[in-house]
Amino acid sequence: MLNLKKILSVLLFWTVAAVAWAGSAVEVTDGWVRWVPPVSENSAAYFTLHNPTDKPLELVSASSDVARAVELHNVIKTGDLMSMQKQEKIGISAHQTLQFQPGSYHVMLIGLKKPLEENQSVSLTLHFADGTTAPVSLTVRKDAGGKSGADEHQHHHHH
Ligand SMILES: [Cu+2]
Repeated sequence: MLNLKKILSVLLFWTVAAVAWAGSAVEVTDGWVRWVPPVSENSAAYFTLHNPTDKPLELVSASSDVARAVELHNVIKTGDLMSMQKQEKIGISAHQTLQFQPGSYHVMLIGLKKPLEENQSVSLTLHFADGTTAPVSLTVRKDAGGKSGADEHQHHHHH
């Protein structure tokens, strides 16, 4: 019996260790999801990504249970027109910090399964080119910034 227990605990240890190894070294802070009225089908997630390593990282996708599709987007300004463009990947150089924020990079949540509630927490998983992932917990809140980015998402939600 004792042996079995020992074997089980060793197995458990290695399982936990394997999961830890798959985690990305990236640091994610200040994560939030824009609250949108229930009529709105889409929203966006914002956060600060920091790459503390000596190697460049490439964010290749994101996933979440709250939306039917999740895409990496950037906002491109052409003259006076702002439009969102899907990004196949977003590179973060060694020791670089990248802001995902209104009017810039964001993670698009397309086809919300349920209306978002203020202060609700939303889990997001970031997937990197090297196969690692980073789980992120975000809080739903109203957009505090009153600048031009505030309603950028209203214009082109016609994906
Ligand atoms: Cu977008």
